[in-house]
Amino acid sequence: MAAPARWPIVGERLPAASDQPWSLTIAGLVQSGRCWSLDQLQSLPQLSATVDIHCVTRWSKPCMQWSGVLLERLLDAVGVLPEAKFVSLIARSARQHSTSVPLADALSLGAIVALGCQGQPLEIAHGGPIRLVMPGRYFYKSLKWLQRIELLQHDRLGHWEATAGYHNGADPWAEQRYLASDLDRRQVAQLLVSRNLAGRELRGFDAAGHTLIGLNARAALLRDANFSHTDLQRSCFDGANLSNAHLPHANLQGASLVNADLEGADFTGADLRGANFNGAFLTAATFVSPDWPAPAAHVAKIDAQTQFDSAALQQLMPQQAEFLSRALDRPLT
Ligand SMILES: Nc1nc2c(c(=O)[nH]1)N[C@H]1C(S)=C(S)[C@@H](COP(=O)(O)O)O[C@H]1N2
Ligand SMILES: [Mo]
Repeated sequence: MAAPARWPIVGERLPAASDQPWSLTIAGLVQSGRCWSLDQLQSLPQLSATVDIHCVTRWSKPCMQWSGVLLERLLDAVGVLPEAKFVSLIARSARQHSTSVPLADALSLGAIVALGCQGQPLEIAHGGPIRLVMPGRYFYKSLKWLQRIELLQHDRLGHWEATAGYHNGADPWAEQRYLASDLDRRQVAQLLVSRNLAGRELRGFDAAGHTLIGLNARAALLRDANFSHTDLQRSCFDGANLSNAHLPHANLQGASLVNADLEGADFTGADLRGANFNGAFLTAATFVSPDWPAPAAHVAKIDAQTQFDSAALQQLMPQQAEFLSRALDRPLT
């Protein structure tokens, strides 16, 4: 798996500045709920653990060094009731972002209430000062700006799990990434004939190998969709979400992907001549196969009319950035 150039910042914006001190409350099915101030958390015995992080959109950062308090220690302090089966994690953020994990997993995988990373206090951009780190699960289970933990008998789906089809299991070794949307074959066929996907929620949509010249997919939600070998000349994906979409060997000549979310999208071997990627979000997107620059590598076709803005290029992983800067014949700074 690929490592990004830097540690990308993914998801919602940072919480607004506030005078409220940071704290962590544990409530729900416990003998006695409790709130710890940041200072109190810092004065508990700190563990340090090496955890590989895996984002659902295929980037990984191996061997991150985390420090903090084992969640199990805090749960022992509040006395979890036997009916409790799930841990709901809630952030101090504008949308009160949330996720959840089975209690048994949180204990067996060693969930950490992290306060530090790589020997430093955890920075706010990455969920500091208090973040949950869930080893062995996709990174969307590692909640940033952790403020509240509720012990529940029945699971409560988190934000991404409920709204974006992220798999609630999130086990990277089982590739539990997204659930497909529940269209039947006839609905898929009708959409393919209409060539109009604008604004539709079509997670995991499978259009591999089809001819869809001039497709209108403006603002469509196409996470994990399959456009492998699809003819998409002059299509419009402006503002669409193509995170983790598969577009190897797609023909995107003259297509517009302005302001599209392309996190983790695969354009290996695609024809991107004359395509417009201005304003696109490109963290972990790929344009060449990992064997590049070997002669047999699959590479995207780029020409002088292909447009990328420099800010977007900085989000790429080093090998991908190197390829694009050469193909576009300009430096990446
Ligand atoms: N509060 C909060 N936590 C969150 C998210 C979010 O949007 N809000 N996004 C999740 C996702 S999808 C990922 S990949 C990681 C990203 O963490 P990073 O920005 O430190 O790389 O945070 C996870 N935790
Ligand atoms: Mo993610």
